[in-house]
Amino acid sequence: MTDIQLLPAVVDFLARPHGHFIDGQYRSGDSDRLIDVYNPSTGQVVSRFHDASAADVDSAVQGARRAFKGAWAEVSPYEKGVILNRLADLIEANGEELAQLETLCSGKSINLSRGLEIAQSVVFLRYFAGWATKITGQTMTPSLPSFNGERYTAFTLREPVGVVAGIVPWNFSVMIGIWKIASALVTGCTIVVKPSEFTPLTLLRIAELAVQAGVPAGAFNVVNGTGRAGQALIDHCDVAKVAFTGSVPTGIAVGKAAMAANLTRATLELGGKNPAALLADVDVDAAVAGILQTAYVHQGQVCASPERLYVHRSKVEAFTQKLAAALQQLKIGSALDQDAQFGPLANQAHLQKILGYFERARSNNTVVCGARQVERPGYFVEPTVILANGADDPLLHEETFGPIVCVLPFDDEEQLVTLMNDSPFGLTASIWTNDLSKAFRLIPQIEAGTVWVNMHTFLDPAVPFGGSKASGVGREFGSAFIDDYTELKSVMIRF
Ligand code: TXE
Repeated sequence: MTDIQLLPAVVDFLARPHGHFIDGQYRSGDSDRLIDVYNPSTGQVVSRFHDASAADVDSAVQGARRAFKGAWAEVSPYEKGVILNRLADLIEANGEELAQLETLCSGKSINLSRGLEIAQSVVFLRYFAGWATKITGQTMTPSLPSFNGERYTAFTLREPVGVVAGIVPWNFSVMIGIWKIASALVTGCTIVVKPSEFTPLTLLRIAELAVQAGVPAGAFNVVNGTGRAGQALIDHCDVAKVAFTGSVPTGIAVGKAAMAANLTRATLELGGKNPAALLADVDVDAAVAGILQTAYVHQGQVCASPERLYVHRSKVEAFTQKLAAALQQLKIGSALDQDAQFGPLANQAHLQKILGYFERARSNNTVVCGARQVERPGYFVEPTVILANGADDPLLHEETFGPIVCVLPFDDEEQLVTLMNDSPFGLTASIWTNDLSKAFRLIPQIEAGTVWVNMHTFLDPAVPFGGSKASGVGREFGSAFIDDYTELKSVMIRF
């Protein structure tokens, strides 16, 4: 098993001095704080970038503000759609370069970078592009009676909110970035994106492609840095909206900071502790294949992934044994190896966090398989199945964001609903059954932003996505995103 050969374009790009993309130009940045970028498959530094200074953040927001009032406002809705479609074409045409860059920084399997991260970014971008010509207000007849025979009519305008701060995590830096960039641009907003400090490079390259596609200077900017740069963005008086995806604690801090800054509106897509329920009639082989695909993809570093599994007591033994057998067959290897089926965790800090969970599991739980570090350079661990120690087991309540599934048996569906809802979070859930009438009875009782039946983590641009309870505020995709990126202006006319 060997790594693929890097494209010359990727090698050249890595060697560049990296910083930010502001006002249509690549800027190496003037701060003397350099941050290393690591390849999770080796633990080696592959590149570095200049942490954004307050001046860099201000310059990006000023550029975005000018474009919001000027160049982007002058582009017609039709042309906005054409430009976003052109960007999708360019991302597709440069897909291998972008996939390699993303894999190098994130540790995402090259197959997943190509087939999901880049390919789905293109699909989502084209979907959003279609909205450009379809964002409208409403007309209405005012309801109060007239006093002296005068008449009234009213309508609403959907106006872009202004400059958006898009704050993006490391797990799907391109796709989550594109969701925010496309939502902003298609509604007439402009955007400053701050990628995670672990995955700063791919969106910089996409910003260059955006210029080629016809996005005017300043409409789409990238500033790279740590949470400090994110905080400076949120605090900026010209930022009208924050669109954040990341962890729950950071999301709460971001929401509070946005409120305190300027009552700045914030949408928060946070993590969760997502349940999957395998009912008594479940097809065990199909469920094993489905859970294998969804709970362990990208080493479990997916906000929507199932981490707690409630399995009907009659199926626990068969399910856990078959799942463990399938996991032990997975080829663990470098993310740049096309034959590897399971790669590294994304960074050293995350590895340490997951090793902490393994230690707890080894002392308190039955480990069905895994819960060990893989002895090789980089940040590798084994895919893991653990039996919960009762409904209060912390492993059923804390988001690990890793390849760890915790299983608890259940006996009846009333108990199942209580167990599934026993969490402050509510991002996603799934029900695995051959009995659709049972599924339909359960769906309204489950507290989650998305409920899937016989699948999990299937995101479609036409279907709204977001968290209930402490998993977030707001929805992405469908038409739901429009509410969050536009302000509704009411107009009343007397005649
Ligand atoms: O996330 P953070 P991190 C979870 C996962 C992981 C943990 C930590 O459990 O182990 O979060 O990962 C920026 N103001 N998820 O540290 O801190 C930060 O620079 C403004 C779940 O990467 O949430 C990055 O760009 N911005 C998640 C982004 O916020 C701030 C995906 C996310 O960082 C900031 C990734 C601040 N004060 C990790 N502090 C999901 N739900 O998909 C940090 N940032």
